[in-house]
Amino acid sequence: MNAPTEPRHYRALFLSDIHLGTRGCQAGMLLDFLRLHDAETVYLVGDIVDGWRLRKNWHWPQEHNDVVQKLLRKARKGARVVYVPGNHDEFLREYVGTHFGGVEVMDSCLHETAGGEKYLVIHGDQFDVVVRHARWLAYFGDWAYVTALNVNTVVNGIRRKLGFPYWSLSAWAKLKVKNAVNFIGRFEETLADEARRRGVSGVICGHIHHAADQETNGIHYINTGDWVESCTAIAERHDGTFELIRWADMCRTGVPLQIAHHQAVA
Ligand SMILES: [Mn+2]
Repeated sequence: MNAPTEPRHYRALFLSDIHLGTRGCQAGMLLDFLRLHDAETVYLVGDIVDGWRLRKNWHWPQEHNDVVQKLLRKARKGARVVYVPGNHDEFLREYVGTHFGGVEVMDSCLHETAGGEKYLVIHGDQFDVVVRHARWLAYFGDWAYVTALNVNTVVNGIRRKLGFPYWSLSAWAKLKVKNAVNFIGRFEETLADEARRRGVSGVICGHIHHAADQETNGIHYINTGDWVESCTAIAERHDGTFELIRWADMCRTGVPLQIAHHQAVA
């Protein structure tokens, strides 16, 4: 499927793991996406701003500002914008229950579809045993991940010069590593269990940078993915059905937008 050239309107949009403030953030791709996608409700499902790393090396180019402006503008123009913080922007958890610039901050929330189905919207780190019980390991994993992303940037710089399309090292590595697959499977099951415990039909989360729209143990498990590698989002159409948008893939299949970006970034 090709990327659209006309703006699309949805009932709801779900985005997570944008990691503004880091080099890995694909802000340019996200800006194109936000230009072409609007919704009545926009859920920011955590790790939007990366507070862990903002403390050490600040990386905040104009494009990151533009993403924030674009989201606030959607709120100003009448969209309901809900921010559900994650572990990388947990500093916002202190502001749960408040509003800023028209954005509501909530710890987790329920989304009701056009068809009346209820979905738990939560980042998901609350159910990640590593983040909860071994913070040092989470920080180390974070460092390893960033290193992999940096290698990815270099590899793709070379591939681009040679005329090859974008290729994701860490996405590939994650899928190859058996432990990572087990980790993903466990995470999905835990989140599905939580949705069942709360008596809802599905869950919409992020955190593990692995987009999904599937049934897990009788629960509709949806993961929004991320904007550092795969550039994915979840949208609810006006008829209440969901769509997983793989923006990087859509741009790769013959749309000039992404080419323009990659040249600008290089
Ligand atoms: Mn997270």
